[in-house]
This record gives sequence, C-alpha cells and structure tokens, in this order.
Amino acid sequence: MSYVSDVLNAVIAKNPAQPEFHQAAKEVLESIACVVEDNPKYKKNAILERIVEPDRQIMFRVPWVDDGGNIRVNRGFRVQFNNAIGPYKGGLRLHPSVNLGIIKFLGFEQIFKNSLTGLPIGGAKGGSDFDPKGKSDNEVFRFCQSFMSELFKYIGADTDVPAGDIGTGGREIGYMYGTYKKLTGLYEGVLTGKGLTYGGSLARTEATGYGLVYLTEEMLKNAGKSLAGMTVTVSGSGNVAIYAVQKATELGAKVVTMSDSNGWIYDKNGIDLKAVKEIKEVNRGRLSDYAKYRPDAEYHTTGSVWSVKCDIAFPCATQNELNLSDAATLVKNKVLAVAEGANMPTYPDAADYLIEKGVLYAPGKAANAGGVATSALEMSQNSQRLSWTFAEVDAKLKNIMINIFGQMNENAERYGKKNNFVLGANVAGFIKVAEAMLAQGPQ
Ligand code: NDP
Ligand code: 2IT
Repeated sequence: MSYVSDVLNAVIAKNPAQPEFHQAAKEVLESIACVVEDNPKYKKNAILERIVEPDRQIMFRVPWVDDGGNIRVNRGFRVQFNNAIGPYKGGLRLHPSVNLGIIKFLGFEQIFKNSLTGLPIGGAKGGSDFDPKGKSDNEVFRFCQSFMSELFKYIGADTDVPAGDIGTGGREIGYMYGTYKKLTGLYEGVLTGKGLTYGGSLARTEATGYGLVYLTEEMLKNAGKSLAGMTVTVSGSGNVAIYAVQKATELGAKVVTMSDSNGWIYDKNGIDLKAVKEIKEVNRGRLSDYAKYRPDAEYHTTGSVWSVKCDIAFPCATQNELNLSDAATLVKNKVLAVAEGANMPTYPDAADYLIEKGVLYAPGKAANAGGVATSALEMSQNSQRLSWTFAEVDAKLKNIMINIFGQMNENAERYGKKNNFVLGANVAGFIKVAEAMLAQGPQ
C-alpha cells in the first residue's frame, strides 16, 4: 500500500466517528500524493503522520445561567492543529451540530488555507455546541464569558488568535474580548473580527465574501470571461453570503438566490440586499420574511438553490450542502464555475464530477481564504498600533486572492492537471507547511 493510504487508514482507525475529519484528510492527502512521491524526504520525516495529528485538542465544560435562572451546560473546543508557519489562527463556530470531528476537519483545512494566504499564520479551529439562535443578548453574554473563562488559558496574540465563524459575529467577539481583557489585564490582538472602536480592521466584515468574488473574477479572467452579466446563485445568508452577494452585484452579476436553515428565496429580479441585511443583521430573523419586502419573490422550504439555473454558484452556508445530484443539475444547467465561500460545502463525489465536466471549481480553502487573510492583516495593524484605511485593506485582500489563484493554477499545471484547483490549492498550501516542519526538526 502507498504511504498516503497507510496514513489515511490510520486516521480512520484512530479517529472513529469523525466522518468530516476523514473526508477532509482524504481530499488533501490524495491530492498531494504526487508531491509526496516526488519528495521521499516527506515520508522519511513522517510529515503526513505528523500533519494529521493536532498539536493539542482542548475540550471543556461551559456552564452558563439562562434568563430563567436554569444552569445550562455546553461543550467548548479548541483544536490547535499546526503552528509550523505562525501562531494558531482560525475561527470559533457556535452551532448545535458542533462536535470534535467537525472542529478537527475545520482546523485541518485551516492549516493549508492559512498557508495559501502567504501570511504567517498556523491552523486551528474551535467553538461550541451552544446555539445562539433564540437566545437573549444577556444569555449570549453569559455563555461567551463562561467560554472565554476557560479558553483564555490557551490563547494569546502570539500563541493562538481565534475569530468568527458560523454563529460567532461581532457581538460574540466583543463579549469574548472583554472577558479576555478582564481576566488577563492585556489589551492585545488576541481575537480578530473585533469592532472598529477597539482594534478591529476595516473590511474584515466584508473580507470573506469579497475575497470569494475577487478570486472568482480572477479565475474567470483566466478563462477569458468575467462576472459582468452572469447569473449567480448563493446559498446561506450569513456573513459570507451577504458580502459575496454585495461584491458580485457590484461587479455586474445578478444574484437570484439565498438560503437559511429553514428555506430559500428565488428573486428573479436580483436579490434586494438591503432587505436581507435588515432581516439577518438587524432583526436576527428568518429569510421567510423576504416576501414582505419583495412580494414577487419565491420562498421555498423544500429543494435547494442549486435547482435554479445559473452561470456561477457560490455555496456559502455549511459543509456538505451540495451533493452529486445538485452537481448534475448545475452541469445540466451549464454552470461555468462553482466557488466555495463555506468550508467543504461540496461532497467529494460532487466535486470530482464538477472537475470532470470542466466546471471551474474553486475549493473553500482557496476561495474563502480572504477572511482569515484579513484577520492576519488585523493582527498586523494591532502589532503596529495603527489602523489602515478601507481602501488599503481591500487592495491588500484583492492582491492576496489574485495570488492564491495564481498559486493553485500554477501547481495544477505543474502536475499536469490543468484547472484541477483542488490539487493546485492543496499542493501549494502543503509544500510551505511541510518545508517549515522539515526545517524545524521532528517535533
Ligand atoms: P453565519 O453564521 O454568519 O451564517 C451561516 C449561514 O449558513 C446562515 O444563513 C445559516 O442559516 C446557514 N447555515 C449554517 N449552518 C447550516 C446548516 N447546518 N444547514 C443549513 N444552513 C445552515 O456564518 P458565516 O457566513 O460566517 O459562515 C458560513 C460558512 O463560511 C461556514 O462554512 C464557515 O466556516 C465559512 N467561512 C466563514 C468565514 C468568516 O470569515 N466568517 C471565513 C471562511 C469560511 P441559519 O441562520 O438558519 O442558521
Ligand atoms: O474558516 C475561516 O477561515 C474562518 N472562519 C475565519 C478565521 C479567521 O481567523 O479569521
């Protein structure tokens, strides 16, 4: 058996009941097999065995008191996966589905994504099975305070810098930052996605969605096309989806769908983003309210946005939300490109199918790297004790995304797999981390 399959079999045997982690490890390891064959030093130095094993996995009890005076208990996680190229960096997910396997898949992906940004950040992820939906501000505060009263022991501006992800936005980051500061007495850049009044970076809120669109525009440009005039479908209606819709619309595309966990909207006239922002960002409401703003739009609780004919698809909700039958529908409808705002939204067989059919498929670790890249820019500004303008940060973000496309495109070609951006992104992300690990010895 090959080195890659030996390591994958060990991952499956040693990490039972973690299907998402197995899926992420398989995708990365199988696509870098070519590099591993070319470089016997990786096997000799057990790079794969080391890269699939987190540096440490922290799990803790998070007790908090709800508004009725009842004690509630959630589970907290931080998986510090790899710090070969910089301090641990990655978001905190608050969603009832969170478990160790999901945090490990996200932390593993983050290693390669962070490497692709070209910035000095290692890979980590954390979160909790706490559900912020339907909770009062006071309940969210008490949860965040309890969560950080344990997490603060393991993080720091030069150690591990968490940020937002599903369910963790500006409100949660603010409560966690206040708690960290109170417990440590340190005013330091320990979290990113902070508010603009206390060390946040302009353009961080927009960065993941904008970056997704910048990378897609570059990928289309390389194929002699552009977003202008294209019809786009988007899933999700959170941070990533909203700013992807905003930038795609600005570049002349027409976005016709968005979704949340209850249903999805189809607005043939183009999504009214002001309405979506009011529903989601201001009211913390449900997309079913969209009809109040646009009575002509359709709202569906069955099926999915992928049934709508489009040129470009942006999955921006969560993992495994686009299956093989969705991919077949997209191909039948002549989709040109699928670029992932979410982490691992496409099932592996669906991704293979898209690539095989010649669809330009940009995997999340490349396409959504603009968020963490701008987090790293927030860290730079915090270290300098300066704030850059929106235009400065946005220009840096755009350059980073163009550079990421260049790296994945070049590496796909180098290994004779033109337009296989899964291979290209994984190879480019992996080599830098592997070389840093080699240089630092068998730790
Ligand atoms: P938000 O919490 O802001 O929004 C998440 C959106 O996805 C909501 O519309 C939510 O619907 C929907 N969603 C979440 N979970 C599910 C589910 N299990 N089934 C159906 N719909 C679901 O999160 P973000 O926009 O920040 O994150 C979206 C994706 O992007 C995630 O995969 C995240 O890991 C990834 N990402 C985020 C980055 C960031 O900077 N925020 C950076 C890079 C990647 P509902 O409101 O009903 O729950
Ligand atoms: O998946 C991701 O890259 C994020 N949730 C953002 C991480 C970060 O540190 O900004």
